[in-house]
Amino acid sequence: METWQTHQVPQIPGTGYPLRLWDVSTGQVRPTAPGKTAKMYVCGITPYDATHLGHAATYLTFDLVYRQWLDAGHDVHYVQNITDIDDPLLERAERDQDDWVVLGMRETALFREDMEALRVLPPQHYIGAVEAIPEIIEVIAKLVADGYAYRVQDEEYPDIYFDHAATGRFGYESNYDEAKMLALFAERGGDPDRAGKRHPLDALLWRMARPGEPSWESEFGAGRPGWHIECSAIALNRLGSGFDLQGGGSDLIFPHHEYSAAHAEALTGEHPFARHYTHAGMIGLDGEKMSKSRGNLVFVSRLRADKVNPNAVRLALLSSHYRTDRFWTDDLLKDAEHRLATWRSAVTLPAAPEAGPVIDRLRQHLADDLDTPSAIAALDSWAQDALGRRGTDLEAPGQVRAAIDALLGIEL
Ligand code: 5CA
Ligand code: ZN
Repeated sequence: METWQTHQVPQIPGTGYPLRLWDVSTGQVRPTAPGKTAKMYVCGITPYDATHLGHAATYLTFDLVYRQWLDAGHDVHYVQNITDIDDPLLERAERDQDDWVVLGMRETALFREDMEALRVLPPQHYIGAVEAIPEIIEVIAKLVADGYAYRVQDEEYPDIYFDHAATGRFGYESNYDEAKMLALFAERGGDPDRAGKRHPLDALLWRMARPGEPSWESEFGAGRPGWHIECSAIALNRLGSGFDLQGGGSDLIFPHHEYSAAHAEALTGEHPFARHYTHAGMIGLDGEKMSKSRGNLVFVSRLRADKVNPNAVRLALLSSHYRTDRFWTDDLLKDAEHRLATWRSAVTLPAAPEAGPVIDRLRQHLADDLDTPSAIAALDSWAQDALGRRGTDLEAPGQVRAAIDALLGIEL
């Protein structure tokens, strides 16, 4: 699929520090250790509704990862999917008497505009599930041939399921116990009670066509793919196994990333699928989780239409640490607008305190598991000094402005 427009990332003097990030599978902050090219896969949207601030916060998190790797001298190979065929999309299209293809295309187009406005660096490969169906069929066929997948005992709809125990490592990503897995599986798109499965935790790979549902021809019969195999296939075919980072919001820790990894590892016989599994916290509104079912979404496009500066939205979402669940409030946005104005005044002064030390602090904080609150505090303190006329360096304002752009993605 077409991706969105990129923008030039300014060059700043020196080199960033190796990035350390939280990894859920080992339960610690560990160094990422990319080769010349850092490889990242971040799960994309299911395009049945507009981009809300929760989505935005997640993509901004991984945008910061991208920027710190660039600053540390790496190229970045970034892949993202679009779940443009799945139950939620079909249900919404049915509810609104919409065409699921048109709905998906419309919301994907809006997402691209939102990402561009928020200055999120685009992936090099932006791949829809629908366009990836031939490659998804190929990997399912291999899982069946290798004995890791089976047909459910159901004469009418003999769907294909994945034996979750195929790799012998199931659970290593989330580290959840079986009771928690069963509960989350049921809550997030799984079907523990489906009759005819060998185990409640086995996950759908291929759903045989039901009347009125879209389907694609395959050697198993017409149908459509399950959710997790989509990301395994798209990531493996572009990044190979052992890529540097699998990312998404914390609601993807289980089941999605556990199964994507298990499918891929059963396919390749290699472990791990990703070297880091990193997740952004959930954004809520007024004390409640932001979700489509609660109807309390704040859309990026709504804020854009209200002429809110996207840099303020970015700064507001980055003002807390990416891993904390947090709430969006009007005050958060007001504070960010105020801070943006202060920073802008500081970087347009004729002279300011030297840039070197504050850029170094910025780099150190961001390399430390994307510690944006400390990075922002360091910039606040430099800006206060600058505005108190405590600096004489003529280059500093421009250099700090470039660093804020390169490392935080904020244009002043
Ligand atoms: N298409 C799948 C991934 S393959 C999917 O989860 N789509 S989504 O549209 O539901 O979510 C897109 C991304 O936004 C996911 O990484 C998800 O974890 C994240 N996300 C969804 N809601 C929130 C929220 N309230 N706060 C933070 N991130 C969120
Ligand atoms: Zn995914």
